[in-house]
Amino acid sequence: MSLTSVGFDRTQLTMGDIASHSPIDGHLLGRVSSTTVAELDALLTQSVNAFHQWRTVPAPRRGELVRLFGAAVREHKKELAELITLEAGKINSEAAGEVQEIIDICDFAVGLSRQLYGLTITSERREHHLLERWHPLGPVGVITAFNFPMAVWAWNASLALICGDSLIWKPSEKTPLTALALSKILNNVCASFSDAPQGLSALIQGDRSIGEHLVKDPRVALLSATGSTRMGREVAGQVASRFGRSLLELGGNNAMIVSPSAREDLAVRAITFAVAATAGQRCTTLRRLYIHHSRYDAMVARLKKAFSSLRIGNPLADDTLVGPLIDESAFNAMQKALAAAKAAGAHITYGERVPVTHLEGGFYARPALVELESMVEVCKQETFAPILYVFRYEDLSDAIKENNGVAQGLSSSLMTQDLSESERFLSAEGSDCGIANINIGPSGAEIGGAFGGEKETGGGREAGSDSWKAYMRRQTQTINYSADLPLAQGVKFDIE
Ligand code: UN1
Repeated sequence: MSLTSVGFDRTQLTMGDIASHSPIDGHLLGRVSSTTVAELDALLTQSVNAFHQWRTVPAPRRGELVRLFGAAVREHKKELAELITLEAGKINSEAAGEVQEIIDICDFAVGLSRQLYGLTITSERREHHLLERWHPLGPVGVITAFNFPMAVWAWNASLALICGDSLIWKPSEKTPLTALALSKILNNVCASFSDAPQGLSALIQGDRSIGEHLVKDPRVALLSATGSTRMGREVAGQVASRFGRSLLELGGNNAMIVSPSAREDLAVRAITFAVAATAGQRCTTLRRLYIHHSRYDAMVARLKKAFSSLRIGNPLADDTLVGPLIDESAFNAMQKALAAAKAAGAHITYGERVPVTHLEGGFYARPALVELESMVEVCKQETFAPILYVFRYEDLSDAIKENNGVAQGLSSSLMTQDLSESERFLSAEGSDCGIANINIGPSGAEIGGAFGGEKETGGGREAGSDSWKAYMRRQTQTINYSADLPLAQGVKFDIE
């Protein structure tokens, strides 16, 4: 089964102002056209109409649509993964993992479609009862980044659909084709699903200007955005000014602490994966490492060895572990950050461009290990590239303070065999991040938990647990089945 069976054939995508280039070697993969403001306006009108119908379809039936979508994604797993590799540069196994996340979240959403539970609450009044019910919210705008060009939309889409909402997706202009292919799969499933209204799921393409129209439009009830903190700050302000809702998943600056009792093999593997996976372009990528001074020299030596042996090259080849950065500007940003660290006194190992035969148009880099005495300005920013800043620490409470000492608050981890250290890290005075792990790295979260972070990461939660509540509106209902009208708080108001 190929993607042409769902109406996606990138060899036919030869027209349009947005060019998609493969980060593997820079070759042109295809072209699509930017959505115009007038087209977006029409799509939003359709989306509102679709929402009005979809919200009346019973939730388990809505779940059936998501089940069929998940089944179609299963059928096309290999081709979708290959497209992710071509357009985002991920190695095969990570690309397949991303498609697996779509399948997993669909399964999760199907089950959830029978569990959109509200509460019953005891009333203070005789013969009254209180309920809390969850109703569909409205059209959901989803803005996604290039680094998870399918899964992050699917986290949003699967939950929004079972919650009774319609969808408008604005993918990164760096990954328009993955978005097109995945949307086609959903639209095909919708076309043969009698209860799915026209326009239930729409795709718009373009740069930030079309994104801004989406963000500002009051018809978009929830705007879910993944990207930089700078982008999120603008989105948050604009959505708040129209009293819309936003769900933000912004920058991370994730740390790991390696304590005296850490298992060395496990730590080296966890660190190397968390730095190098997706070529350092995950929001959960490990960026800062705090090693107990007693373990520092041995650990750093092992990490240098591990980084030097990483197979960097064509992500389509089975034995490659690190693919290319998304483009030249990502490579330049990496070099700029390394230069700033050097100027601040860092000792840098690796980080250079790696030439790959026949793939001269791609930007491949060996992950950099940057040793510093203490945090300098550049370590406080998220540079979307494989750079690991490494520090020594003496006392766990100092390391936790450092872990928390940046503006971002997505993910964190501690490698330890010491229960009291682990409990301290996970306690109220421990990590201040949305995700805190013990004996695994900060990246590679499962979909079952709520995903997201605090502070400048934006505070949103997507995927598992009760993240679905963001896609619905809560209604408190009070029902009086008595013949009287007692007032709450014992208020008396007797009229003649
Ligand atoms: C992202 O980088 O935007 O936890 C999402 C992880 C992946 C998702 C990352 N499951 O690393």
